[in-house]
Amino acid sequence: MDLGAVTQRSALHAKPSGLVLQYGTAGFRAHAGHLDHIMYRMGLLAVLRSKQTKSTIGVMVTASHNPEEDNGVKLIDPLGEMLAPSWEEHATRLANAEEQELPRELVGISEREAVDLQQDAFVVVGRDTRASSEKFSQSVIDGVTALGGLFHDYGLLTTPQLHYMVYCRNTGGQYGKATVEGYYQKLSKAFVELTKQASCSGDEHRTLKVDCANGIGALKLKEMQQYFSQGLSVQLFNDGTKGKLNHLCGADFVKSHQKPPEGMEMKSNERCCSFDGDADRIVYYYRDADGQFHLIDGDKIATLVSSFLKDLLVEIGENFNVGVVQTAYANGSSTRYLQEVMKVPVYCTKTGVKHLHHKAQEFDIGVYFEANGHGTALFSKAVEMKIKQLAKELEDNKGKAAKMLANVIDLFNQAAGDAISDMLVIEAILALKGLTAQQWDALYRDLPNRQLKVKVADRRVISTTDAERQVLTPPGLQEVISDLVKQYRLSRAFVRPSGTEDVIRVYAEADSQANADSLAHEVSLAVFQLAGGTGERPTSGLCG
Ligand code: G16
Repeated sequence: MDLGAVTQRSALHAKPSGLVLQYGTAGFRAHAGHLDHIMYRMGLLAVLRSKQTKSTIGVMVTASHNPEEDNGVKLIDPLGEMLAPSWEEHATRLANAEEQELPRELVGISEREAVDLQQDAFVVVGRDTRASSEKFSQSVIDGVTALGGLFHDYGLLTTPQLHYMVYCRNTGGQYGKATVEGYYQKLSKAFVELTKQASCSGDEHRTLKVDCANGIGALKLKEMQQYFSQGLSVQLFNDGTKGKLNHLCGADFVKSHQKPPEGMEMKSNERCCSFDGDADRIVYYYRDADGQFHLIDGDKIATLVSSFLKDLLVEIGENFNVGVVQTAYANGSSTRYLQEVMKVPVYCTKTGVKHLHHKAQEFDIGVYFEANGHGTALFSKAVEMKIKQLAKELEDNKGKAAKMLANVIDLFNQAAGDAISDMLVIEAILALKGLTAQQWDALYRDLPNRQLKVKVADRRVISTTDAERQVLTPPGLQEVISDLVKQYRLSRAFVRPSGTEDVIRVYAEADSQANADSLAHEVSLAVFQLAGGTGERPTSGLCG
């Protein structure tokens, strides 16, 4: 390890003294002005991780749903998964080491992780469309080369596309071809094959309006649409040509404000969806004949997907173990529907797809979605092989079902939640089942809910347990929340520190929207009082 070169190059990416940042829910996220040294150091860390795992590692420069002035970075592990938790700790330590401590920190990580420094390292880099992202990806590359690593810069990519590239490269191309073209072809082929089998799909089923959050999803969907246009036509809004990234649009805005994005024309009963800024989340929605807005979030996506998979499994007579993974944000009605009507086991993990992904891997088929629309379905290798073999052997309806399953396996991005892949899966299922968005929405009725954000001096004062459903500290807060919850029917509330923004998140649900709003507001006030709120006291009616 040429520590001289590392230190010399680091001076060009100097850490602002005293600045402390943490590897959060999805990597580092902060105002772009604070991140150059983090980028360089994540390039360094990616080299060590690559040497240790003897695999290609990914580095994605994005702040996903955050506002345009923020940015962020995360590392992608060999099978396209989020970075292992022990390495998140290394990332935080490396990010916070003052300049003179950097060499010692690097040596420490190499020793603790028994990194063979003679091993080659290869890192792939991708970035979103933020103004700061191009320069930052160059800083990552500076870090990679300072430690002697080789790299490939994919340039502009959606986050899930980079996860896909890493997975392809580390499976010797078995999962797919590690190019953007390879991604388009693999997914589109599976989609077109699937939708060919849809018998009754009128025009209204085959046109979809997509709000791209003024982000990278627009560029990639524009490139990709020619590959799947046989099965679906998409109309893009908020494509980045006019508006600001994630501003009054995108999946996060639509989900948390429970209203349509700006910049999209919606006629009644038209099926619409929104991506977030790096296209790893998707939510659907429509307006009914009375003009009322209806949101179809990640919970309903999980329900649609798991019911589709279960029906096909029954058809082919296979009794694979199917599980659904959610977080505390899952609407109570969705959990009840999955458990009581669909008889599917449901598990709850902490927020962050890394937690859901790992839980989902425990099943033959694991479907995981956060309510915010981030998720996918995972199929064990054994199940995939069995289904693909049955697709060749079985005939008639059984054969048809096995072929559908085989195509669904190829259509899901099994490395990460992916808005484009999920969109195609959903569109295929709706077409195959002949369902409208309204019929899908009618599977169950969501309990009214509200999400808010509260600013506090230090969000680390709130710690949680029980998959974030209970507060441990500060003392007394959980008791207040529990007392408030008792005052409403069908109610539930919890609070947790965000891992991507400097806020505390508050979630409440109850029997009516007014009650959910009121409960969320009262819980916000309790957080403000007991957890060191700053700025203005929360006022009712504020959306998070
Ligand atoms: C990221 C994570 C998601 C998480 C979201 C919000 O999404 O990948 O799993 O739900 O942040 O996290 P938090 O509530 O901790 O801020 P994205 O789309 O921003 O990458």
